[in-house]
Amino acid sequence: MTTTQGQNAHYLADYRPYPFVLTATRMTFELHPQATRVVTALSLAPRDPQQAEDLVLDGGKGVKLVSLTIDGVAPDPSRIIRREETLTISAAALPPHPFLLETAVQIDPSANTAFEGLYISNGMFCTQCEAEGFRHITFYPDRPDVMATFHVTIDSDLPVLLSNGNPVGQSQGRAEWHDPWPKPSYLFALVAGDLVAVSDSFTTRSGRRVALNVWVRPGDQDRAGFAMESLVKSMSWDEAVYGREYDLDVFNIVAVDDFNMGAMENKGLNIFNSKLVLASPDTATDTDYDRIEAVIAHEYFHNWTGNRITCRDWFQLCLKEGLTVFRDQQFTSDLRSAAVKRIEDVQALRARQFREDQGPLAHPPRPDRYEEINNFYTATVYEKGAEVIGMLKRLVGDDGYRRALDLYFDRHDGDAATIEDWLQVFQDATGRDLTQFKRWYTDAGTPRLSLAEDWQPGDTGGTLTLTFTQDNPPTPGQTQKSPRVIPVAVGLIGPNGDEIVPTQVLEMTEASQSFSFDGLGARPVVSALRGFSAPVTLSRPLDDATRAFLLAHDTDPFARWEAGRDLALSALTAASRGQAVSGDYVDAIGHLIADGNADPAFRALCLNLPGEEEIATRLSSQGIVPVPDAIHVAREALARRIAETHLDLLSRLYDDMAVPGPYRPDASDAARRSLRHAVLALLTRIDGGERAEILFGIAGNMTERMAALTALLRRGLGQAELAALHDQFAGNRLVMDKWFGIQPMAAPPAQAVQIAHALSQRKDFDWKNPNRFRALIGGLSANHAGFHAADGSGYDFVANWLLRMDPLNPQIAARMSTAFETWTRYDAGRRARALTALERIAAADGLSRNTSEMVSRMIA
Ligand code: 0A1
Ligand code: ZN
Repeated sequence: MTTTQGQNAHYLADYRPYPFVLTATRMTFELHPQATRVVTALSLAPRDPQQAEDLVLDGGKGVKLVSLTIDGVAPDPSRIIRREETLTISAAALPPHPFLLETAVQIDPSANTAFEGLYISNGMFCTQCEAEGFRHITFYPDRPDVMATFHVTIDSDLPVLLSNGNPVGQSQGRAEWHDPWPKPSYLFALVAGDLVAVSDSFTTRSGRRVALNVWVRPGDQDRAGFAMESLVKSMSWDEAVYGREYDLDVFNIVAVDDFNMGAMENKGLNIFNSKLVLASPDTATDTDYDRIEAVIAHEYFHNWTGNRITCRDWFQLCLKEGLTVFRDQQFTSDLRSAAVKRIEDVQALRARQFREDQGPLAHPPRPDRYEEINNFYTATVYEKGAEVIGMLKRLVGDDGYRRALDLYFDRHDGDAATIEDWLQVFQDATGRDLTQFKRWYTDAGTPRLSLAEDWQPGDTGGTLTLTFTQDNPPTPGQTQKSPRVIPVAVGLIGPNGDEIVPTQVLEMTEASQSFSFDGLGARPVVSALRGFSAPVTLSRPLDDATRAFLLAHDTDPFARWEAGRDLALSALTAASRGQAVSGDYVDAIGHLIADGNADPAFRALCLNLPGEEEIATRLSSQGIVPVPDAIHVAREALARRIAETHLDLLSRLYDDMAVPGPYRPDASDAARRSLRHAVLALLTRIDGGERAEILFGIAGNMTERMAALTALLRRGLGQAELAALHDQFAGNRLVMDKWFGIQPMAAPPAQAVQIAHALSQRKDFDWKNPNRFRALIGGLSANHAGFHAADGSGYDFVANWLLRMDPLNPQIAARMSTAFETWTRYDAGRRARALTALERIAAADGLSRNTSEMVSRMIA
């Protein structure tokens, strides 16, 4: 086995400012699919004129140097050293004063299959520069702390030519753009193609009129309206809630079909994966609409948290990402249901981030070492980064948070900042010492919190003492950990269901700490970790009857949902181990279904059983080896039992939740659909599939179609519906992605690999497109018992495809390799097969740095 771990490591401790100051960048692009010429002029000056240093520019293999001059003169060629990823001009060739460095290079966008730098998607030129894509366009100090104004000229016959900033010139075959806000290269963007815009405008609170455009391919205009509405809402919200105003004359969004990630916040020119822009009722689901609204907001919010204030280096990635995720979560809570949003965010955090934290890929929100930065766009940096900010806000209060943020924008506008800068504004604005709190940024792993209760009755009322103990398990490279600050929100509920002590935030700072409540009339039930006040796992000895009580009475929606979740998980983990299951959960669910006053979206969240992966995670956190097939069988059995026990109630609810009238993607209609479809999933397990077939047949939108199809596929039915969907939407890439994804994902586990394999043989499996690849390979990986098939066929199938993708698009291969990140928790047979697959990947000739780093961390 060969691994390259260590060879390319970058360390936070090695940070040093760039030895040159760059003020202005001027570029001219002569676009040609195979031979684009890029002329770049950099206004540079030595940072310390007394200290002569070599000028090292980043530049990938595909960048061919045509010419180079310093103040108009070509230096002696021996002073220019080209290495594999850099171009160095030796100090001896550089003046001790400001100078102009001009380069001309040639690149081949048509050969760019990694979609990093300048590439072609569907005949359209576009760029992706975060994190280190700009170095595939030209030679440049491609690091976030080097910031310059940009003036960009694009020469091309294509009708629409876009770059960052404001348009300053447009003539036949040429466009000029000027971005007055100094920015790092990762925020550069260029788009050229045959595009049409859906346009609107926004007047900022200071009266600046901003032209807004969502650019799509001709024919897609009628699916861009929702993205535009979301943009306008985001702009108003950021003014109202954070006092942040937009700062250019135009804001452009472009949808592209080949994109490695979701979207990108390039200054004034956001580029989006088309699945996060295009939506119409017959092609997009409620979930798609929600994601579009959230991601449009996320990218827009980056204009302040990311662009105006950027990161000093990539170790600080969570400075912009954690904060921007936190802001987009707040936006969605304000626009839709805060309770539902919180529960969904916690579900996603546990599914992705806790999973990451439990395994070999665990890292802190601010890592101090990486080999390939693209491997660190993770749930830990994004979602845990946001949770950490939520805790800060809880600790300093809403006013303190607002003061700190105002100070942050004031003090750091125009800076490339660090986590230390961020914490300092909180300290300065609130007077709070955050030394211990900082561990949330530097330590990996999910703290385990346990709660013990002691009740002492007394003449003047009883005393309840809560003792919390925290345990911070070791993670790769971090064996010893000190206690963290953990805000634990608790409330007390009396035996009759009334809240007797409203939510209080207990601040834990020690390894073990007690908090007492006295003068209590009777022993209350503790509602703990309300609102999921800290990203920890909480264990407490609670019987099912008390959980059912909390599910019925807790006033905190998260804690209420959590009680139901725990009840479900305790039933499921018992059943998967062949133990008898109590009826508590099934009964409690019955009460909830009957509760017409509860929000339908909340009821849907309670009715959706925990996924198989979540059950496996719960078992493994209890030190039990999960058996995927047993988990699948247990979950199916519980779903059937609920359906059989509550057949009448569920049937009525299914009918009641039908949404009349034309489709609208708003929260209240979507909530009714989500409840109706959760019910359908249960009922389809015991009917012959008739309801789902009928729904599919009469469905007026994609949300209903997909819900019906998923329910049918789970039962091994739905072939006619699959064919119908294909016939109707063969020409629509985004719908076809769903078609490819849903089949391996919802298949009965025993058939999943075979189905994925058959799909992968189809001509329309356009695997070089990241969305299509993710749909199929990610679809199988999401089928827990299918991917973890005991014979290792799931592992082999995914490994083969990763090996095929890696030479073309290393980012996608590396990202999808996380399917294996939990491999160590399974039985010896599965472990051996997973390891064989991983070792086969590690041994591949020419394996990318991306995949190599991921695989070697997983098998370390
Ligand atoms: N900054 C973007 C995400 C993004 C990250 C990396 C990319 O290429 C490697 C592309 C996009 C965001 O947070 O939305
Ligand atoms: Zn982001």
